[in-house]
Amino acid sequence: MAETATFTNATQQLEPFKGVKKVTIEEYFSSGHRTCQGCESALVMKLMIKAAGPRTIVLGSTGCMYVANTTYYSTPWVVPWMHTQLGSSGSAALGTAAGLKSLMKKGKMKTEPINVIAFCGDGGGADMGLAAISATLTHKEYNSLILLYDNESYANTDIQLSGLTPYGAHTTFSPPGTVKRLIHTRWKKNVAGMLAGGHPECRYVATVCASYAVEMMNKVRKALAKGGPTFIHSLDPCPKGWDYDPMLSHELGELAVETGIFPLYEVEDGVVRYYGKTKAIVEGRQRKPVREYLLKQGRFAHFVEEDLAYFQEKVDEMWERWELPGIVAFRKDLEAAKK
Ligand SMILES: Cc1ncc(C[n+]2csc(CCOP(=O)(O)OP(=O)(O)O)c2C)c(N)n1
Ligand code: SF4
Ligand SMILES: [Mg+2]
Repeated sequence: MAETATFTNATQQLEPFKGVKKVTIEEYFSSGHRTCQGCESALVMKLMIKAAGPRTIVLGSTGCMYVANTTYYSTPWVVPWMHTQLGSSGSAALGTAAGLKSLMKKGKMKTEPINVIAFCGDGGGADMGLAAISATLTHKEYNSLILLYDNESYANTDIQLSGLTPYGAHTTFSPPGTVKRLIHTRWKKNVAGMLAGGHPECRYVATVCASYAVEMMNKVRKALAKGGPTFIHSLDPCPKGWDYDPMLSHELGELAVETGIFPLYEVEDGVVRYYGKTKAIVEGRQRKPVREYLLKQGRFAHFVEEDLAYFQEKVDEMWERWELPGIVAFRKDLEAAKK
């Protein structure tokens, strides 16, 4: 349980919301932002800070959630917030947490629990800032949450492809051509699995999608109450970059989970727990075909049957052959080990 007096191991006591009716009504990310209509990342910011509450400092690396949220003289943030450089969410989280701890220890600040959340995009977090996030996750003495909002491109600078852009997607760096249909042929990084697997002292890593809002907020609360550095990966449909009608954001988030493309899980103190429809899939429920998700988005409009089949095959492999379905890609080869 949280040791709020000494801060050795927790930030705030944040009990889970027991259902949507129990969610608090106060907003700390309100009007004043200029994100696109249907922007799921803006919803993630709103839910994230609603879950964390007012005694929170938010740090944001460059990207849509910085630029569109902090136009001169207008900001939706009601809590203290600071911009940080594109690859610096890890450093900003660690530095702020260490600074607070030091000021409280020296008696220069009242000793009280304060949440530190640093968010980053997929470009800033999974590509440019991965090393700093990794370093932060090894510093178990400092409490922070790093939330990666994944709209699957460098969206703010006009949809360039990142290490989290899905296979084959049309971005400004990978336009389909007549000679070569698919320009981007790399499979997406498994960022949450990688960070959970590689940081044995990080006590909490989770994946979320705002289509499942209460679950998402409760994972934020759990991460903040856990103590030490924690990490959450959120998949965020982006109408502009994914090229679909903004009213489909919620449905696309659900489809990403129902097709098995984006599994919802947490790794808490080394124990894996699957959530919601992902849990049902692990227990035998059929996954929806990936084409139901892909063909609703203009960024895959150039796909032919062969591309859809390849995508499906890769997702099937994740569920049928990975050591931990959807999380850890290793396979045991016991026969080879005996040789
Ligand atoms: C070091 C550095 N390189 C490039 C940029 C230009 N830049 C600003 S936002 C951005 C895109 C960031 O992508 P992501 O982190 O995925 O966030 P998103 O825009 O998608 O929300 C880029 C490349 C920058 N600000 N700093
Ligand atoms: S480009 Fe995408 S992430 Fe950026 S504000 Fe628009 S919908 Fe949101
Ligand atoms: Mg992005």
